[in-house]
Amino acid sequence: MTARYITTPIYYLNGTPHLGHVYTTVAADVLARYWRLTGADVMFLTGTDDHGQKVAQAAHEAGESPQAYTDRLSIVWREMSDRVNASYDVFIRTTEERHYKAAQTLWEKLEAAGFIYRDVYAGWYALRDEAYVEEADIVDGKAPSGAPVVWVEEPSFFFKLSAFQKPLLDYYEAHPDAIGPVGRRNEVISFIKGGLRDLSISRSKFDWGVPVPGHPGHVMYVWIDALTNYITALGYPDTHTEDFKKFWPESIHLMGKDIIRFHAVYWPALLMGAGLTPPKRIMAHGWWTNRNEKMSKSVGNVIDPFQLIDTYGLDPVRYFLMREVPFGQDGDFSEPALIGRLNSDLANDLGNLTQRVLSFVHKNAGACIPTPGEFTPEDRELLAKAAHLHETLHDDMAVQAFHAYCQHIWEVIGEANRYVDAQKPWSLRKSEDPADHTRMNTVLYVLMEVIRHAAIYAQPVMPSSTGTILDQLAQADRTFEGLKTPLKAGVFLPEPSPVFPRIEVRLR
Ligand code: ME8
Repeated sequence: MTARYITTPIYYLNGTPHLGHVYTTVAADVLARYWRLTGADVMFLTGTDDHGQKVAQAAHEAGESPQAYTDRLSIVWREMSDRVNASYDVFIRTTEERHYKAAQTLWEKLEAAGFIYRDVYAGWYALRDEAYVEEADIVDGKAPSGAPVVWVEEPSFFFKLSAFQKPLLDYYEAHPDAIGPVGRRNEVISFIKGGLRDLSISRSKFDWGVPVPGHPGHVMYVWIDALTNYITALGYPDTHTEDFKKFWPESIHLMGKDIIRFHAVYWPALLMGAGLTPPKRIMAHGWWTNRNEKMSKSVGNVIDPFQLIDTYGLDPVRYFLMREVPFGQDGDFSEPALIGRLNSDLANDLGNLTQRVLSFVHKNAGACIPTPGEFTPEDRELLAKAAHLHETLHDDMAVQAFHAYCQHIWEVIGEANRYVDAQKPWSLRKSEDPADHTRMNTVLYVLMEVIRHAAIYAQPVMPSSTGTILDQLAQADRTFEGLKTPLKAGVFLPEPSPVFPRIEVRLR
């Protein structure tokens, strides 16, 4: 059986969730739901990154101990996942006992293999990014991300990252799909080709982290501990658990492009050093910006996703996030764009089509799925387009092209809208000729078959609204497999009601 392990980054607890975080979580959820519908065995992991200096500082500012603060904030983040209807299987926290064990064992393996040595780190550190910054990369006294830097000088353990330049290049050469999109892959490869410096992997000036085994006074650099979460959740250090055997390395790590280097350089090197296989795919999406500036907790220019959800509904917001911006590219958030998209794609294209067809059937075709007559070439063409979605959508999901996934479904919905206008079932109804009535039934049947396909394929993106459409179509089997069996005629339908209301914008 196909296995898919889908992960979001674990989020820092230095603030509350904004639209950017919701974006990654929703994308991961869409992927998880899609693969489940194909019949694959799926594990979807998300959670929180409880450690590090940034989080300790946030706790301090809140006047709480790091433990109490992270206990409180972690719930807020978990609620975010629930509010966006993320179907996660595991919500992990890096303060869990099992995670300490995993991170410490990984460390011990690396140490035993000779990849860790003790020295002194003297250099720049960007607290906001929890990242070491090279002197050469500092622009106007700041990290390339714009984050302020501070000088850090402390005894530290180092990981021999430099030893992994060739193994990483060989790995990426042999696995061209391991990093997406292609532009990011090229960036990572040229970064590795530029030479890798050993990485400081412990901090000794504060203690909010996983203790370094056997070396009191040191805690792990937060990224080392954080990355390990992906295998903690599978049972590591036990590599013989059912989950580990099934899901490692069948992973798709989703994240924003800000943290691709940690995932595509450090993480595979750490795994290789510990004798484990690198993740199968690392997929980086772009940034949501607000007036062209990256939305960020630390910058404070964030869009509140919950306000949007309260105003427009969860599924419409999920759809907008997935459809509006090609996954991998940046997108500037604007409420008019959101409203435009919801009115055109949801209220007009899918909503109207469904409502028109179902209420017509309710009034004029005995409120049940009509029995079709002979199909015309136009009918066959439209039915074939719906049936062919299967392969197209599979290809889209294989590369996490969520925008294309939606676009392809909506192309067929557009065809169905053109078809209904051309076939005019309302005129056929008025005719005295019984052949026209049969034709009307055929047209309605074809339309309902297309709506069934669209709703079933759109489930990963809008689980609840598509559920309502499928209820109105009286469809119990909502699997992709079920689409291989043609829509059954003669089934009674409940009274329809509109699923996607039009958003009226009041002029101020
Ligand atoms: O980096 N647009 O956590 P984090 C799109 N703890 N996505 C955005 C975004 C934006 N403006 N802002 C944030 C960390 N994100 C580490 C991860 S993983 C082992 C450790 C999303 O709380 C995006 O997915 O800073 C980004 O990668 C993530 O939030 C960063 O979350």
